[in-house]
Amino acid sequence: MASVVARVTFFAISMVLLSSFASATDFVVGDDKGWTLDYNYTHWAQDKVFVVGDTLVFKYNNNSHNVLKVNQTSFKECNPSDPVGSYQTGYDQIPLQTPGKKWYICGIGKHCAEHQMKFAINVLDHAPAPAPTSSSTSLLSSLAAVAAASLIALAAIFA
Ligand SMILES: *[C@@H]1O[C@H](CO)[C@@H](O)[C@H](O)[C@H]1NC(C)=O
Ligand SMILES: *[C@@H]1O[C@H](CO)[C@@H](O)[C@H](O)[C@H]1NC(C)=O
Ligand SMILES: *[C@@H]1O[C@H](CO)[C@@H](O)[C@H](O)[C@H]1NC(C)=O
Ligand SMILES: [Cu+2]
Repeated sequence: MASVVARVTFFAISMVLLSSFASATDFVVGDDKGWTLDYNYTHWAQDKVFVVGDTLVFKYNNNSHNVLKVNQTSFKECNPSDPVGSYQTGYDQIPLQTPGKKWYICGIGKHCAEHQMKFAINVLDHAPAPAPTSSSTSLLSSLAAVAAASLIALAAIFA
């Protein structure tokens, strides 16, 4: 009995510790709108935190649009020639593998220059550390909750 409880406790503590690490995020570009004309992607991106390991997902009709990864100069000029990366499946999942600035545009017609199909992001190496006191406090309180639950389980079993 006791060893079962110990195992349950160990499992619960492991889950709490694991969940305290942020997991990778899939960002659907433009959310419900997807990758399309006249949506402000600069606005969409500006409050988001991108971290290495996250993925950008572009959803669009591939008859109308594509996705080009370009450098800063080509981004400013909306220049689709010779991009760093090119995607056209209509459901492109682009993993963010390195930190730093990344620039994306649509290479069709004037979608970049006149229809806002462009945005830049900065990819961080690691998720920003939450305020140390609050995170360690919440971890401690989670562990305390696990310990309390285990004691209750023990009490129930031996009652
Ligand atoms: C798009 O959003 C950005 C950031 O909020 C803003 O600075 C910019 O003026 C907007 N562009 C348009 C065309 O509304
Ligand atoms: C940006 O990309 C364009 C097109 O490939 C290239 O001509 C240009 O030299 C690049 N600029 C920089 C600063 O890398
Ligand atoms: C464009 O989308 C269609 C429908 O989803 C798909 O069958 C086709 O393979 C795509 N084209 C390319 C070049 O990926
Ligand atoms: Cu387009």
